[in-house]
Amino acid sequence: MIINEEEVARMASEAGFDACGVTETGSMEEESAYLTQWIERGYAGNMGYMGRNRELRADPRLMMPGAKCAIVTLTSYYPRERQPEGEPRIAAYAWGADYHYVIKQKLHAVAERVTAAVPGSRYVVFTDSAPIFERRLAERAGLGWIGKSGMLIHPTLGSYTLIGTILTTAEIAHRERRVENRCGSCTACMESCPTGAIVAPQTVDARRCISYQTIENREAMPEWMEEAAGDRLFGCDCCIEACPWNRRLAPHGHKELEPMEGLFGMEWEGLTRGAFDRMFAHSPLRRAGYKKIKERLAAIRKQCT
Ligand code: B12
Ligand code: SF4
Ligand code: SF4
Repeated sequence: MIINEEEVARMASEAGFDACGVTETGSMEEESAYLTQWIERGYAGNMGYMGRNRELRADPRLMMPGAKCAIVTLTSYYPRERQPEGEPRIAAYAWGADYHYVIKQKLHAVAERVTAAVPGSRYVVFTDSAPIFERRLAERAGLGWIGKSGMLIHPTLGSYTLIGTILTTAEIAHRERRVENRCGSCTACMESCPTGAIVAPQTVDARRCISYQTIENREAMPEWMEEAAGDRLFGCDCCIEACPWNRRLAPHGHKELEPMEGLFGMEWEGLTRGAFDRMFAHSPLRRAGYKKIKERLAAIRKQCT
């Protein structure tokens, strides 16, 4: 049995995805070679996991023996409001429930329907959780182009999107298509980056990236970055906000990704571990952890006094 990409797109839309594309699960040797260089230059900082499972990165089919197609989905998180001025700033993707959980549930819903349509087929789902080049896979699935910021940019959803992937052994009739790169001579993201982290088009030195420093890095932020990081508590949206392809977007419609109750206007001063655990149990902020959030709050307070 074979299904076609239109049927899969309908399933994805019914599950709540904003866009969906299909591509073959081919080799990613070129990306893998680029990653090797990226790590050798030290751009991965201390994200040791970026260097692991290289063979899987170079060929996603090894993660799912017999995989024929990747179904790639986009979920918009373009917000309808802005975070009130004067509050420790949180990247918009992290205002609501943890997207890993939200997106995975929807991916399973789509994958189950594909499996029902192609009996005997198997699947695995990922979002930010596997050693695959999600942005490159999304590009191959015709969902947009990789901007100079490194972000996948969809022509109408912009780059306020999160990527989810299903690898399946089901055969899906589809046409391989690409969206041409529409960055042109624009360099707004590179100029807007407060720390010069976009060291070349499509190349981010994570060590200089505020997102890495406020979420991933288990060590202290280098002193020279403190001022540039300003009031950013968790993540950074600067290069996304600067992008002309993110103007006049329609706000997302995912209630799970709406700002969690009490987040805006929250009393950060005196945040206890218990209160953090309760408030952020299902939030991306959990990834940074209580200690890092407290350290960042102290640094922001110091700057503002
Ligand atoms: C590690 C990681 C980070 C690191 C490193 C970022 C980076 N640019 O690599 C840090 C912590 C800094 C980070 C930050 C952010 N991240 Co992040 N991150 C990842 C993760 C887990 C792996 C990315 C990776 O492999 N990086 C290594 C580099 C080498 O690969 P890459 O950036 O994916 O792809 C590049 C290469 O393939 C390169 N390339 C390949 N071949 C060649 C050849 C040449 C010649 C050149 C020039 C380039 C090139 O071009 C691609 C585009 O940059 C992915 C999930 C995943 N599994 O893919 C999410 C992911 C990329 N992150 C995401 C998001 C949302 C963010 C933030 C916006 C969060 C925030 N608001 O704070 C920022 C954006 C920063 C930025 N401008 O990239 C989304 C991006 C969605 C989208 N629409 O693009 C992803 C896909 C997660 C998801 N499932 O949605 N992230
Ligand atoms: S997320 Fe912020 S620090 Fe990182 S590359 Fe974009 S603008 Fe620069
Ligand atoms: S800001 Fe300009 S250069 Fe950067 S990703 Fe957007 S369109 Fe491309």
